Amino acid sequence: MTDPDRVYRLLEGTPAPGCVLYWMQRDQRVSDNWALLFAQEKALETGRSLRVVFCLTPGFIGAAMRQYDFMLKGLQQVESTLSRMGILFELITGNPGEMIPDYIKSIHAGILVSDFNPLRICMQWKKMVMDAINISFFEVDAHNILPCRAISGKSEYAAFTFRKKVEKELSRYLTEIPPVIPRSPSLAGMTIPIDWKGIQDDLQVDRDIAPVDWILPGEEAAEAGLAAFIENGLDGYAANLNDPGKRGQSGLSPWLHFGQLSAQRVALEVQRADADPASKAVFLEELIVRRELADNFCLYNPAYDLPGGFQPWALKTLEKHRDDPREYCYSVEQFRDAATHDDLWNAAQHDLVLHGRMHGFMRMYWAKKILEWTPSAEEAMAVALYLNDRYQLDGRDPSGYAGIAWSIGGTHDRPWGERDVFGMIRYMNYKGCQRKFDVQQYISTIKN
Ligand code: FO1
Repeated sequence: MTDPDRVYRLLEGTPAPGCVLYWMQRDQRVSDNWALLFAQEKALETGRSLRVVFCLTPGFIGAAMRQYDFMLKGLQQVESTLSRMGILFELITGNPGEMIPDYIKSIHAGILVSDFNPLRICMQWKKMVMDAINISFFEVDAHNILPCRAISGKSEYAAFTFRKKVEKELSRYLTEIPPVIPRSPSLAGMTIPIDWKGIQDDLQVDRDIAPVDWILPGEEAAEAGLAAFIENGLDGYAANLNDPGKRGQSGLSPWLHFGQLSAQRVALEVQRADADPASKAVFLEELIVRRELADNFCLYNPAYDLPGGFQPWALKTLEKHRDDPREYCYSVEQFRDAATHDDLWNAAQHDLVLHGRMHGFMRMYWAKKILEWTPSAEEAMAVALYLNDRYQLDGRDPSGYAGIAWSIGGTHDRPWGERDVFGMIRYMNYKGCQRKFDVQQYISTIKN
């Protein structure tokens, strides 16, 4: 059974006959998906059929063909898996806030279920749907191991305050996840034909930012990627975490971002793995505390992508140093083209543009240098978010917003020694990187 703490009733609604509709949005997978499982529970409980719909928005926070290609290929696998189970999947196109209410009317749905997403645009879509329907509407947190709305009712100051709640509640939520029950075989193979090629051809998105080749989209590839990481990467994770030249990261974030892989599944498998305990602990801290703190940040900070979301101490210190002279100042085009004086920063930017990825440690250095080399924190946030959301395969994600707010605005961090431009925002520099890892070796790994 789905833990009631995962379920948030958005709309009481009036009882109505008709199917249970799962509006798949963030968690684009069949297995380990609590929103799908809850929708199926509702369908079985009330003797209704179950259907799934995804609403494709022509533009999503600057996403390009790189990201849409990855997402659509993953959705194609969702559709074929569901149809083998006799569960109908349909893809509609447009603004979900308008399309979902129309779709509900057209199929006479009786109950609506969706998954949890703290991003502003997704919350706006849900508000539009709530204002336009009168059936029951449930939101289920299938993205976080600890349901974001239930685990904390406020914006957590930092990881150490959030970690206390995680440690207390984890055993309640980090449980095995039941499978989806296939419908009667007679219904298997039912499909509403979807013209996937036509959909991709019609997309009005930037095609110059091409799909990547270092990671395959979809649930199957994600499961294989998790197994490979546990087999080959988990043992050395703690040792390699802050060495970008070692490629020691899990590489799971694009699958997690598109919901093609469940973080709960990752945590269960890592917990069971026979690997270095310190590495398992470090990895689970990143996966659970850091990642879920980002959802908490976006849920409770409407200005999560603006300096307005920074803590008061950070706003004060950045204001005090607003007019400090900048030794270097670059335009967004110079940043985009990796045309700064810093070969380390340029290498990270090349990785971002060419491959849609960047090592976790370099993401911090990369964003902090943008603060140092732009006229203001506002401009730095705008440049960092623009480049991150346009080129990262896992961009447009709460983790990205919290990570950039941490780097530029000290969110979830503390004040450090005061200095030019940064004020008391934690400083990182080239020499500090050289002390931590072989900078030239990292630069050499970023091939064109
Ligand atoms: N969510 C949708 O419901 N419909 C879309 O068409 C859509 C496109 C999209 C493109 C790139 C991307 O990174 C995310 C996209 N999302 C879309 C949202 C995504 O599923 C996540 O909900 C958010 O990025 C939050 O993690």
